[in-house]
Amino acid sequence: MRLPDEAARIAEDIRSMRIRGAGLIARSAVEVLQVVARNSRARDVDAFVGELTDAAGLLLKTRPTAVSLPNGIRYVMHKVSQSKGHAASVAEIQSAAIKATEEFIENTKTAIQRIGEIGARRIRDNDVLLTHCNSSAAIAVMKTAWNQGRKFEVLVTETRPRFQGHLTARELSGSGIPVTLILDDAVRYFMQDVDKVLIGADAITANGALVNKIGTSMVALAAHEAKVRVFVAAETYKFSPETMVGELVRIEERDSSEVISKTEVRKVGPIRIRNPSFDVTPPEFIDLIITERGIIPPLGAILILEEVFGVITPEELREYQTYELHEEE
Ligand code: RUB
Repeated sequence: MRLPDEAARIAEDIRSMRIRGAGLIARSAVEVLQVVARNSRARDVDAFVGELTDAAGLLLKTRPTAVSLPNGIRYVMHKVSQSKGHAASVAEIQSAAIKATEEFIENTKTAIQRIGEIGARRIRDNDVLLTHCNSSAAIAVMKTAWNQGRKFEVLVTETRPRFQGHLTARELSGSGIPVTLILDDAVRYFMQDVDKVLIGADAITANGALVNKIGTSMVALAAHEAKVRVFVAAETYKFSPETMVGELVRIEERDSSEVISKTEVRKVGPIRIRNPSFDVTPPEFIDLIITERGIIPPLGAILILEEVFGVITPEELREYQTYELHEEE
């Protein structure tokens, strides 16, 4: 299937990381479905659903770890399959699909705002915070607290190999928040000065583990050792329903050239290079998760999943998915 040009461009931007960060990835993927729905020339309801399902399949291959992406797609496709039963025309199902995409996009924006408000209450005057990578949810918490008049400073890791920390540093300092940029390797060195670690999430599993940018688990380990609290800011559409039935979140491994250039490798000699983009932080190293529904301890993740997705058996989950989520490339 050929995507409309605008949809293909957004899908490529997600794959190549011009669009990145779990929340934005989900919103943009759902935007692709919206463009496909708006541009559809399908002659009947089945053909329309087929077009959306094909687009969903392409999107699922773009970034494997951000669970928000399949959850966003699932939200839309679930609504579409609900209305398929009673849609008399393509126009009807088309408008149901577009409405579902608009709802999801709106919900994600409201969620970030709520997380900002809820999380800001946990930041105190004179706090020294530490953040890793570039999370819009974590940034919303910090900006809200700052705009409410709280005074604090933030240590920001560079986040090799793609330096998303530079984006965070720019955004926070642009709001007037004092920022110190540090090497990823310097986290343990500085941890004794830190009051709270505040990070985002690519996925939260049923047992409350966090999947986030590579290095997050080392930050959390250093925090645990120094008895520094670790707060995670995560919208509920980052919670992974698959993990309720024992599936693992797939960790994306990106090109080795992000770690070392081909020219440098030639100088070094015959070596293997590995570049996992995310890692898993166990729930024992996390104090709380700030969601738009309130603050939960990591072990409360299963309750959020049950509330949002219901208690589901593997069979129901497969049916609910409508297509294979973990398709191999
Ligand atoms: C981004 C990253 C972010 C989470 C949360 O990784 O790990 O911490 O996605 O971000 P990448 P947000 O740059 O590889 O996409 O809170 O904005 O959803």
